[in-house]
Amino acid sequence: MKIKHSPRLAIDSEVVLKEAVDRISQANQIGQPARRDFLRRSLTLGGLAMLTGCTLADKTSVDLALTRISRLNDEVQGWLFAPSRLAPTYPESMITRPFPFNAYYGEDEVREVEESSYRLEVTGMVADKRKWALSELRAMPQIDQITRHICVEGWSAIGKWGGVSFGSFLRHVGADLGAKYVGFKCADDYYTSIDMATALHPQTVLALTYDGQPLPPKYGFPMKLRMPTKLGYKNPKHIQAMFVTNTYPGGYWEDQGYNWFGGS
Ligand SMILES: Nc1nc2c(c(=O)[nH]1)N[C@H]1C(S)=C(S)[C@@H](COP(=O)(O)O)O[C@H]1N2
Ligand SMILES: [Mo]
Repeated sequence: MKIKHSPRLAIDSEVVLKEAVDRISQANQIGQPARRDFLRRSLTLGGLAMLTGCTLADKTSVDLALTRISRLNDEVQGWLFAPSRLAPTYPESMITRPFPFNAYYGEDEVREVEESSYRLEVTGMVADKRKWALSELRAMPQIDQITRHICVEGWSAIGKWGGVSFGSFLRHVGADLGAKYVGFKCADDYYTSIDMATALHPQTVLALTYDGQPLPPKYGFPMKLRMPTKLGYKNPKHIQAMFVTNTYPGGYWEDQGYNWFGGS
């Protein structure tokens, strides 16, 4: 049986798609979670339903639709991400002092990780799955950069982080650079994951220092992943383990509705 296309429906879905793409590109110019609210307010319900194939009959299906939009947004951001476009860097004189602390808990609950027993675990799609002592990471070539950290809670600050180029580290451990994700588990209950293109970006640093000193506990000792191309919540502190995978690992805030790609 031949499937008939209704011309009216064809026009409608084109309009809806164009609307969605416009909304997503506008939404990408504003911060999170404002982005999610913006999409919620600006995309018509019909558009949302058609785009996501969800019925929107109740709160659960609306949330499901918004999650699908957010994942579509991840894909759009992934396409738009220019692997070699650099985030702005700043002079020493512009460093924000004191640099703000932020975590899902207060500063009095900062995790203290003990240096002598600490080992970074590297697993998943990598040739060399061994554990790393901090001294071994310090022995690798170090880079540093002064960049702006942008938090979705409405503040930004300029700081200086130094450490190992993450791309060099991934190549060094024989990571499968064609894999989709790198996931991180932290010494607190935080976890997050990033796309491989961002992992390999020249400004993505496995940061061991802040402002020329070993990373203080409040800023993520013994190491954080510093990415000036991503929002604050994508930058894991107190990294305990990392893994290369093709299975979507989500994240602490991402699983509560924050956009996964989280570009800044
Ligand atoms: N392990 C861990 N990493 C984390 C968080 C956290 O709560 N735990 N919070 C994230 C958020 S929302 C921000 S804004 C930054 C804050 O980093 P800072 O303390 O260096 O300013 O860390 C990110 N990484
Ligand atoms: Mo944040």
